[in-house]
Order: sequence, then structure tokens, then C-alpha cells
Amino acid sequence: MLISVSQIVTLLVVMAAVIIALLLLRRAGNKSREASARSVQERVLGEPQPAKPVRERKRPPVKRPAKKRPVPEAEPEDDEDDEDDEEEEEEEEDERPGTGSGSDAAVDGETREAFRAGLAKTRGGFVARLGKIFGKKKIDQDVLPQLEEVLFTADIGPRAADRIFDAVKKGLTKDELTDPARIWTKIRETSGQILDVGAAPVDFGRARPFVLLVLGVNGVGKTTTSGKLAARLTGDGKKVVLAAGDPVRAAATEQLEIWGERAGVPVVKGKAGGDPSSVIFDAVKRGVDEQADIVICDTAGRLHTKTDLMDELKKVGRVIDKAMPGAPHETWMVLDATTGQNAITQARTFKDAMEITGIVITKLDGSAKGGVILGICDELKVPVRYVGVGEKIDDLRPFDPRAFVEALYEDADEASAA
Ligand SMILES: Nc1nc2c(ncn2[C@@H]2O[C@H](COP(=O)(O)OP(=O)(O)OP(=O)(O)O)[C@@H](O)[C@H]2O)c(=O)[nH]1
Ligand SMILES: [Mg+2]
Repeated sequence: MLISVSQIVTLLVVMAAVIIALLLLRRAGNKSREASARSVQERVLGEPQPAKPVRERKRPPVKRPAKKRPVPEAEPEDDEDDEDDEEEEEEEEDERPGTGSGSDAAVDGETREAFRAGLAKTRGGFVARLGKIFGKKKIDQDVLPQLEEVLFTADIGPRAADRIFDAVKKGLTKDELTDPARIWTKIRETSGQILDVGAAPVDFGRARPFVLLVLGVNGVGKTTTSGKLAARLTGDGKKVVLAAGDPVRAAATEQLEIWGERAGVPVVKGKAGGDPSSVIFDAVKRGVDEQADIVICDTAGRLHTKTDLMDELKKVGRVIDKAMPGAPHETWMVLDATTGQNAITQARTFKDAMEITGIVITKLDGSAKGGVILGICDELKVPVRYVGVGEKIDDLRPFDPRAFVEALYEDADEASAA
């Protein structure tokens, strides 16, 4: 069967018509999709947008054909910045010592509040001065000399100041130095490291009785701290004995007796004007005989000279060891926060003469120099055990580096942003 030429031509014409029709249909489909895409873009991007929906542009609902409607360059950068900012914020949140759910559960809300209140004046001092530097609209390289000046004129001691300054200078890039949040994070982090000397909590149960020797220059709060601690430990169910190791001044013994009454704790005292070592010897012996849990030995803070005082304290240490071999189990130095850098000098002097195992910082409530704790820890590498936040019996708080840093730099970022 032969197909005629005219039939072949007709067939070709029909096929061509079908192909053209298909092409036309496809093109029409594309156009309508483009039109709907453009209308979505115009809705989303074409009009001025309120601040919040801008973030929604991170993932545009429709992928724009690159050439037809070029995207303004700033937009994707904004988006990236937003994302970076979010990531940075999250990182900072994680790095910040003393914040978040990881905080030490042993520190109760009252202690946090006591630190917060006790550090109010300090926050108004060097922390506020730092806030002023970082609070400027635009911060740049000049921030470093200003930071150095504030840190070195704060009452945190030159070594702690140097450590914090170095951490910011060497630990942050040029770009990061323009970001107050980054700088605060570094300051918090380094302060936390200075305060955390890696000591285990005091184990009052490791000896019976546990003998604690309390030292410090006159007026820092030794007697008050001994009394508050006696009350605290008695409240924890411990049997405590107080030793009035300052028999030279009759008033000192009377003061400790008042604390003994308040705390419900016996006070061992000697003859007025007698020998401090013999009073403390008797107290430790009594603690052993009566199976007390803790003997707290208050001492004198003033003798004719510094050498006399150190010699006397060394003798007290030797005598305690005679009364109970291995004692004292800890020797704490009491320092008054209001004396600022003087406290660092005292700490150094005592550390050279005696083995100091812990620090108590008093009068944080009245001091704008609470930052001195940084200098003391950096100098002595000895843990701060308690902080005095007032004159009342329960105004002695266990020290926690994280809670302290949190309270010291509280709202610092917000202050900078304001
Ligand atoms: N505001 C406040 N005052 C305190 C604190 N600790 C002690 N004080 C006061 O500081 C003064 C001296 O305290 P003391 O306990 O007598 O000091 P001390 O070291 O025993 O003094 P000496 O025995 O003379 O060496 C007293 O008026 C106390 O009430 C504190 O944490 N906050
Ligand atoms: Mg005293």
C-alpha cells in the first residue's frame, strides 16, 4: 500500500501543529507562574515593611529568578547578620559564668539577694564606669586604653586588673572589641576564673573536733564572724565551742560572750590580760573532752608591732597542735572589704607568716570596694569561704564565685545598651 505525497504532507502539517500548540501551552504556564511569583515578592518586599516581618525574609517564600529582579545587596547581609547575632547571643548566654540553669544549687535565693544588695555600691563604682565606656553609640579601638584605666584604678588590685585586661585584649578580635556584649562576657568569664581557685568545699566533718583558727588585723570583724559562724553551725546541728583568744582586752572577751549567748554556744575564756595561747589550748582540750564538732578560735588583731602579732599567732598555732595533733584544721583570715587594696596588702603579710587556708570578707554591705575580692583571690590563690553582709547574726553567707560574679556584673549589658 502506497502513501501518497499529499498524505505525507498533511501528516507533517498536523504533527507540526500539535508541537506548536504544546509549546504555546507550556509558555503560557511559565508566564502565569512568574506572574504569581512576582506578585508574592511585591507583597513581601515591595512595600515598606514593619520591623518584625523583616526577619521572615530569611526564608523567602518564593525563590526569585536572579536576573529579573536583582535583590538589593544589603538584604541578604542583614539576614545573615541577624542569624549571626542570634548565634552570638546564644553563645554568650552559654559562656556567661553564673547565669543559666547551671548555677550552683547550694547557693540559695537569699544568698544571691544578699550578694546583689551587698555589691550595689560596687556596681555603682567601677562596674558603672566600665558600663559608660561600653555604653557609647559606637565603640572602637579606643576602648582598650579606657578599659585599662578603669580596671587599674578600681579596687581590684593591679594583678587582677592586668589579668582581666589581658583576657579582653588578647582574647578578642578587633571586630569583637566593638561589641560590648563580647567584652562583658570576657570580663565575667575571667573574673569567675580568678575567684574560683579550685578548692573543695570545707569539710567540717573531717576531724572531731574540727579546729578553726580565725585571724586578721584589728577591727576587721573576727569576733563578729566567729559568733555568726558559731550560730550558723549550731543551726546545722553541730556542737560548737568558742575560744576567746583575745584576753588582753576584757571587752573583746565580753563581746564574744555576747555572741556565745546569742548562738547558744559555750565560750572558753581566760583571765583578763592572760596568755592567748593558753586560753585557746584550754578551748581545744575542752572540745576534745566534750566531743564537740567544731572549736572556733577568735584571736587578737592588735599587738605592739606587726612582728609581735605574727609571733603570737604562730605560737597559738603551735599550742593548738599540742592540744590536738594535726590541728588547726583550717586557718581563716578575715578581711574588711571597705579597706579596699589595704586588704590585699594585709592578706599578703599574713600569708607570708602563716598558712592561710581560707578567707572571710566582711562588711560587703557598706563597701563600694567589693571588687577587692578579685584581687585577694588572685593574690592568695586561697578560697573565699564566707562573706559578711551586715552586723546581724545571720549576715554571714557562704561564698559562691558564680553567684558573686553574677551579682557584681548584674545588668551590665543592659546598662551599656542604654
Ligand atoms: N556592716 C557590717 N559590719 C560588720 C560586719 N562584720 C563586722 N562588722 C562590724 O565591724 C566592727 C568590728 O567587728 P569585730 O568583730 O569587733 O572585729 P574584730 O576583728 O574582732 O576586732 P578586734 O578584736 O578589735 O581586732 C563591729 O562593729 C562589727 O559589728 C559586716 O559584715 N558588715
Ligand atoms: Mg575581736
